[in-house]
Amino acid sequence: RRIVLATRNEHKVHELRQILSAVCRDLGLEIVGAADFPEVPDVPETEVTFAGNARLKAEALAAATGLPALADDSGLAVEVLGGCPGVFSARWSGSHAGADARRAEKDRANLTLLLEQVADVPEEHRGAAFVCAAVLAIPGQDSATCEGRVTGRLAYGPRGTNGFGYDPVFIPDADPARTLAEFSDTEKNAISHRGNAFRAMEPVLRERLGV
Ligand code: ITT
Repeated sequence: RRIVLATRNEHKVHELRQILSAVCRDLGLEIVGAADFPEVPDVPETEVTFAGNARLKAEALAAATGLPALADDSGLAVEVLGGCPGVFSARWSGSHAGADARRAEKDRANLTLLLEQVADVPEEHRGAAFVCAAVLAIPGQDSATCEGRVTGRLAYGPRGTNGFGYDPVFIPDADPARTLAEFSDTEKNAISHRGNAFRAMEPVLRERLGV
């Protein structure tokens, strides 16, 4: 049986394959990416919440493919910016990256702009949180939503080469010596917003897709 991830972000697909590996093995589910359905157009992310946008993405792909679909909408909420970039994280420095080829470039532009905006903010006011909404949509059923977060602070400059997006400037409270881009994949998934949201989704997957 297949379950489709409603994302064009290869980094999310990579992390979710690991986070969901046990539940997928137990339920006999094969994860496929939205890239396997090029005929299905992207939905515009018009909602103002992570959960709202994740729901748009999951329900559109479930309806188009007839398969159970999981979506992730996520971003970085910075205290001193009143929660921004938030749902605008992927398009903070301008239009959305879209295809993966331009994603790294776009991630760098977003991160550079954010660092400029908080350049003069002192240590004690650099609090931030990564937030993730996970939505499971199954054709003919009500969608299920789970959220996860990880709290931390913004660094003054980028450090590390793992992960993606704002990872090089996010120092999680769990380990103030490193940015998330200095964590291994396994270490990041163990504490991340995405790990927390999709681990909360596990019992729902077992209940709804168990045989
Ligand atoms: P899809 O909509 O196709 O899933 P996307 O990357 O556009 O891909 P979002 O709209 O949810 O996804 O935007 C998420 C952005 O938030 C992402 O591009 C990063 O800039 C940031 N972000 C989310 N999770 C992150 C993480 O684990 N590490 C670093 N940055 C992250």
